[in-house]
Amino acid sequence: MKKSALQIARAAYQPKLPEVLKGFVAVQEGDKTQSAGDYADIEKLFPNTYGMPVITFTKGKEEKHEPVNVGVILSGGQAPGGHNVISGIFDGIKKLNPESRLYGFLMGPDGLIKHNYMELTADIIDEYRNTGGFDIIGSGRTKLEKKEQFDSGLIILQKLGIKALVIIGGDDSNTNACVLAEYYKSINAGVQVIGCPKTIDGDLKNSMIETSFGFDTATKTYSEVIGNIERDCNSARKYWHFIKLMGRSASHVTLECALQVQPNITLIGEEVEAKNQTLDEIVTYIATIVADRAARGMNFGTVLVPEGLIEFIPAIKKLIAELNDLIAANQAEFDQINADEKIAYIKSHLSATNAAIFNSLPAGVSRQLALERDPHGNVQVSLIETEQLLAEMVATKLAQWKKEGKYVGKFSTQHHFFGYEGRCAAPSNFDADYCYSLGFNAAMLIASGKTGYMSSVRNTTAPAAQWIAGGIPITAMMNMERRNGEMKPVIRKALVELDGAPFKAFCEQRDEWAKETCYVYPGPIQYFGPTEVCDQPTKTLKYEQA
Ligand code: FBP
Repeated sequence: MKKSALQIARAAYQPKLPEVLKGFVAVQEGDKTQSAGDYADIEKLFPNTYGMPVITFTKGKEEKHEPVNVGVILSGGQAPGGHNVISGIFDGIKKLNPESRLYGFLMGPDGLIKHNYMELTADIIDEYRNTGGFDIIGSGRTKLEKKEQFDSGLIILQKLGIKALVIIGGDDSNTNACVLAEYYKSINAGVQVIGCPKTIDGDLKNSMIETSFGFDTATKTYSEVIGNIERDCNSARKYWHFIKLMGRSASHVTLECALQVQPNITLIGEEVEAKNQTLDEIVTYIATIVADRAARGMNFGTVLVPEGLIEFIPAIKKLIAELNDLIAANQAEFDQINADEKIAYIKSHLSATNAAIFNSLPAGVSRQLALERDPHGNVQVSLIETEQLLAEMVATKLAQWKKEGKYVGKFSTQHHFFGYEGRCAAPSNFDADYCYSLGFNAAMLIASGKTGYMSSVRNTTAPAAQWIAGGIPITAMMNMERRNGEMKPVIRKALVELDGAPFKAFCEQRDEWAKETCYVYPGPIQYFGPTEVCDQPTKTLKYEQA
């Protein structure tokens, strides 16, 4: 495989580990945990893995370990650093015993169910150290949730002598990891299941999981490009750039990029919901800023739009909830009819209020909301062109204001969507170190006999040597939520907190950013050089941990 100069130089990078993981570890157990909500329901559903303590690793004595065979799955959307989690697991289990072996299941959970796998040997692992992407074994979105799938997986795990499975995924995949851990424990299958927190969206976090991996690199990559656009925008002074950023539900990616590049307008989905805003109010908000800048001779600007915005608009959120229940309740009938009939079917079955909202949306948007779901039941917001929709609606409003003499200016737009550009970027130093540590730590959780735990590395704004390593029971992050018409145990998604430090810092500055031109140009991720350039964590993490 031909390699770039950076790839060659980067292959030699030795990711940093927390001091405690460099030697032998001992397990320190904290207090028993309870779930994030709905305690009785979660305890009933997870009798074998509920209430376990938080684990912290401390310095231990040298111990002899038997070889252990471990399986690994990459699940869901790509996130920078996945290869380092795998190399961390590999180095961790080899340190325990050089005879240990690592197997990768191919193309996500499907590989486990359908018995597609490969052994990950040292030469393969070395090819992928510190690289972006999930291409070492591929990823997939199959939902691992049925007993038949678990039983089928167990056949291949037993055949390969695999004693532990590491599932690297987001909130949905880690929820499934926990269900699998519970099932294997309940039947004494002898297979431990450990989760690792992955997602560029940044919405898998809590007091013990400070950030999901990939968020750092992805937001730095987007911020670089947005900064470049801002500089172009400020040079030509003739366009308003509408930039949609990934983040299926939460607006963490958009907020982090805003803190890095100081755009003129930033929409935060969680705020839209809290303020009970309508689409028209959002459009008016943008148009007002555009008109104010135009009045001062500035017919240019940048607008950041979170991918999940549409689902936060309360009226649309209610519509989606009814759509989900409607489709789930009539799934068999719904599957039989073609796409156009489905739209007609939906229109005739929705309540009057939601039918009116459904009919008022542009055809492309209503179609997306009605028809396309990923295997976890999520609306595929990356396919909805919200940035274009908003730009068109703002243009219509400004044209109206022009007629009324309330606006003088020119409104020309450009649209961008940044998501896939950042998901496979070469991991920043932070993600390279964090991911390697998460993987190495997962190996220690396996050696300690744990199951149903998520690998946890904390204190991440300090130098890596001071990071705290351990595990958090996945049930401690769960509550009950309605999914596809049924109440299900799921990991609670971390949304942007409106009373949190990152959002507050943004609020204090946004009016000035709207009025003036305060752009900041972060430039590309740097892998070699001074620590203040190469090793900075995200602004979100800094504000949260300050
Ligand atoms: P995960 O939650 O699996 O990490 O994926 C997140 C994400 O990148 C979202 O930001 C985006 O909406 C979605 O994946 C796109 O999915 P796909 O890769 O299937 O197009």
